[in-house]
Amino acid sequence: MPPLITNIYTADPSAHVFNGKLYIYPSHDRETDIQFNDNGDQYDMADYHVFSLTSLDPTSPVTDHGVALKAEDIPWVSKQLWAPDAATKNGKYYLYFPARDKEGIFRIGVAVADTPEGPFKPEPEPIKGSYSIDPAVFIDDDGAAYMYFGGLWGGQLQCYQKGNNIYDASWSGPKEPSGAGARALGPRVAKMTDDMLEFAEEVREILILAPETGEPLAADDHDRRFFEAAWLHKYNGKYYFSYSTGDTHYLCYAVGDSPYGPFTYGGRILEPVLGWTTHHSIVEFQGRWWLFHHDCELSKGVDHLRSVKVKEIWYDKDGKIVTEKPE
Ligand code: FUB
Repeated sequence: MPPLITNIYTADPSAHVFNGKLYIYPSHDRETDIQFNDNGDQYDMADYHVFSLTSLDPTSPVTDHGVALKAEDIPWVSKQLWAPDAATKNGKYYLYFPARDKEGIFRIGVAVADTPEGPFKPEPEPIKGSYSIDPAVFIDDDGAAYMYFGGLWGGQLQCYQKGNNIYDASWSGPKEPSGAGARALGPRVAKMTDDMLEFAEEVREILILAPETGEPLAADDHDRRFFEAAWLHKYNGKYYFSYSTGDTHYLCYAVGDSPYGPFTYGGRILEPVLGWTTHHSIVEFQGRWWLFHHDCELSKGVDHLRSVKVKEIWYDKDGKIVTEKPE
């Protein structure tokens, strides 16, 4: 499948349907001389573009709405605008994004616009109590909004093992719990306030359970444990939490009965692609379900120069996500 967006490098696509159109909120990758390392320093992005399409027919044009927000306009940010997401409520549009603050700690910020394509005006401070990376905001049928977030290694999630607001610098870098009996660190979730600008409650850890035991996944289970790229969607009344396994390069999903989980591991939705990272979103558009993701084919394998792609997915009769159309 060729890339959907070819005029600039884009990654981490968060797709949403707003007013009948499909909008994509990706990271905007750029060239850099920073050497590749396991802390992700080479992902040195400085702005966001918003894209839209009226159809996913391959001949349908993709509109680049230009720069929607840039790092230099966000007072608290020092660098690295990583994977964003967007949501709408009360007639406003919200762009959520992770970035390093002036102390080098990842926080999550929010910027507000009157239209889906922006431009977005950033709040002067990050969301109170936010940390780590990769926000994904899901609005449930009752109107309650939840933010899912977190990412290991360069994403700093492992630095918060002592508590939500306690950053332990001794865990910074490409580290995570390991060894016999160690439980995988879970992604985080918090309900949002009605104005969508703050957390309405203390951040909670989400459990992802192994189907064969009903116990949380082990830290050493790198083929299945959460690494980064949280996404939440609902299908047939069930909550589907999907994510990347990072160093094993899979996109996986887990299913639960509540937006807070626990979620039981359900399988893979994408095998490793060209490039180290893998990141996605899942959305229903015009009656079909779509997996947006990225790879490095256009840059011929440069890990930090990625391109957004899309493919169709389906569900089988048991609600399992399948990547081939069922008979
Ligand atoms: O794009 C920078 C980081 O790479 C994202 O935040 C991660 O999910 C990974 O895709």
